[in-house]
Amino acid sequence: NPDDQSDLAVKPRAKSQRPPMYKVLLLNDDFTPMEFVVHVLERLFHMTHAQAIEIMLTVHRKGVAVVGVFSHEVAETKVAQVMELARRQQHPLQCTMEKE
Ligand code: TYC
Repeated sequence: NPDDQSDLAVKPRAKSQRPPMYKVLLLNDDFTPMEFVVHVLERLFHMTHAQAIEIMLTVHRKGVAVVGVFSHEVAETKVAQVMELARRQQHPLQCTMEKE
């Protein structure tokens, strides 16, 4: 905008300070017990039992579901915690993150 002294006055929202957010995704597999997935969702994602069952069944039917949206640091921690719980119980459950 040639009339403006500052680009900030033109599009104040164009370069906001908001950090990118990351979706944490849970992936389906044929072996991880449903009750283990429900437990993980209750324990690490603070879902009620009913919510956890609903999301688990969505993953089971569709192959993947978003279980939460977090800052990069929190998303990384959640993924690591899910993977560690699954590893300890020798379940092949996979959890990943992707930029929103
Ligand atoms: N498909 C698994 C079964 O039938 C259950 C399951 C649900 C596994 C969600 C992983 O992220 C998952 N036991």
